[in-house]
Amino acid sequence: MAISRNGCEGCNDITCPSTIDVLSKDIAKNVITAHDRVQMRGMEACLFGSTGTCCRVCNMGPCQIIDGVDEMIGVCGATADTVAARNYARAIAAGAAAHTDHAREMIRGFIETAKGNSPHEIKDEAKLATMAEVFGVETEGKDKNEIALEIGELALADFGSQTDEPITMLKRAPAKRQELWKRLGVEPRGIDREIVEIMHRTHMGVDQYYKNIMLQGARASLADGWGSSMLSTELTDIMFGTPKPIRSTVDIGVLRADSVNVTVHGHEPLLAEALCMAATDEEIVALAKKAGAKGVNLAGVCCTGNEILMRRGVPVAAGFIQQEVVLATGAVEAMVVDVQCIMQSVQEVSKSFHTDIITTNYRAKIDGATHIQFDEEAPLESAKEILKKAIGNFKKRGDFYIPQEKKLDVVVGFSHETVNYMLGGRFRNSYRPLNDAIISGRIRGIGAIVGCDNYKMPDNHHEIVARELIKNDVLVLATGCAATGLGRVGLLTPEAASEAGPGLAEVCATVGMPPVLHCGSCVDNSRLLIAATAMVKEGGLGEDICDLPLAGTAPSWMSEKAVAIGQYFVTSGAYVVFQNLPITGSKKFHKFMAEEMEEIYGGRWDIEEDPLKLAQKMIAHIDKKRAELGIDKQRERVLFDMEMRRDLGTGGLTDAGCHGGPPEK
Ligand code: SF4
Ligand code: MSK
Repeated sequence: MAISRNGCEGCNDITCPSTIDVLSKDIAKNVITAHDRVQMRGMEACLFGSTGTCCRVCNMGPCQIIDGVDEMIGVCGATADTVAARNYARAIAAGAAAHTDHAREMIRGFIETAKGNSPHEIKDEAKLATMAEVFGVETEGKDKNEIALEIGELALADFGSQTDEPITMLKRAPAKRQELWKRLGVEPRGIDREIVEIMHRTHMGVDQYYKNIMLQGARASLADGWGSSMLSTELTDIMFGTPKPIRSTVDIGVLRADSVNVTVHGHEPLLAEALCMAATDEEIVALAKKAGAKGVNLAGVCCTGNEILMRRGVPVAAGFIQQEVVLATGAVEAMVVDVQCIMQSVQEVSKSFHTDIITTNYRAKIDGATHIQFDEEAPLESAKEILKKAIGNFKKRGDFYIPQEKKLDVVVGFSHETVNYMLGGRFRNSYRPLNDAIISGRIRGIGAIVGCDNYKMPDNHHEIVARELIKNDVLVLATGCAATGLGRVGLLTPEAASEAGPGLAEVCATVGMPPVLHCGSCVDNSRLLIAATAMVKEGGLGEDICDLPLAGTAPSWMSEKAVAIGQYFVTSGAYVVFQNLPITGSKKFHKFMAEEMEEIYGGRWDIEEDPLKLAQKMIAHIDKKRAELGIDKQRERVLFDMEMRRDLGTGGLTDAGCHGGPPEK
């Protein structure tokens, strides 16, 4: 079926120049993208599904519930609050499960590396020492591989733990936050157990009180954020290197006309790292040359892209929303995928070209795609087999179009350690300068922009939010496809600081950093938890994450992982605003999430469809926190002595302000 795209009609709401450019070319005329399907379906999303009140957990339904209408409760009597809370908790479970399975694979790879059974090595020994301390591993007289093996085995045990002890990484949170979680009874035990318990409690006829359901939702979200996601980030850093600032490029123009283009799409960096190593292997380079190419050009898509962008500077061709468009260039020999965020449609798009879609994980196959199982015990061999298949396609490439001028420079790689070093300097390695910049008002606060792209919204919402935040001196930390999207509009360069407010611009110019810091993939949102904790521990900005002038958003969220991430930030004390959430069909549950959660956790959810207003709500929250801390009057260049900092430390916050206690049971 051909889609009419004169001047890219049908591209309503697409602002990305490279996407419009590729889709308007003749070569893309048979390509149907998710955007086209939104138009073709010709129907709005189901109201019950969108607002959270469609229940299909038993075979007496499905039941569509209308809050306040007696005849429209569930056949079993379930109310809108129960149904919406159950659905929401199940989304948390699914998102947390995705991060958890990802993390498990990374830890297994870490253990094999420690045993010497992989081509990788233990690279970051400083982080290894930090993790040894967290897990209580004795390091004296042991080599790095012995230490890594002990850490890996203890980390893996946290997934299946059957005791009631909290997971190990929880102790990295601020002390006050840990006390709150203990008091509320939401400390996660085994990571897998919390996900299983959500599925049990949301089964027909079990937990039927929305507040109680969300206690388990909160607990499972913490198992994700402070458990699996954080373990994955930290052990991956130890194995592949903790990211440091590095220059690279993003957007479809990173494809090369003269090379075998292989896009790497998904999430787990084990495969991507092996492909990076194999792409420069003599045998592979020789084969590529024999086929008439200059070599193999690897380019990232989605979060696999972010992983190798951050650590190796490998360019990213596309975020989630461009995965079909990158194939529509006709210049991709193979798209290699593992798990999560891979649209089934890529296989259909590939049929118009010489491109192979290669699935590599037994969990994630696509009807019609080629499957080459990635062998963790022989990663290089697997990677070479995949690349040989791609090279074999190079000669079959027909007409293609690469928008060469469509690639943007970026500076990425802002891990927590980098921020610590970059802002603190070689001799002061600390968050003190960041905290001082916030206290003085040069930096108003921190705004996290995370998550996906979504065809439901115009594709410039991340940009609108980010520009408004930096203009108002809010330093932006970005992850996932949001970060890639902000790179596509030029916000990941130090030069972008010219668009920032005067205070933030001055800090960026002093340090030489962009006003939007790319902090990694979606699993790396755990870096933001660590950064927030470091700010609390540094002093002067309160005693807990909920005291910080900080707000988060995933404007164009798509994946259930974003729900889990949002919830672990709220449970950790943050204000989180999304453009929509499937909770609005239930009055009490909606009120609970958007208002009452703040009394419990000091953090809450909010919904705002308009991206500009969304950014302004984040700024208003930051200002509220500044006022509570007593730093709302800008104090340029005031030097704080210890006494003044101590005064600011409590900031007049009462315990109840941030830690109001558990919901009634
Ligand atoms: Fe309907 Fe209740 Fe079954 Fe849900 S659990 S489908 S509301 S009968
Ligand atoms: S890939 S979860 S679309 S960020 Fe992590 Fe992007 Fe969202 Fe997938």
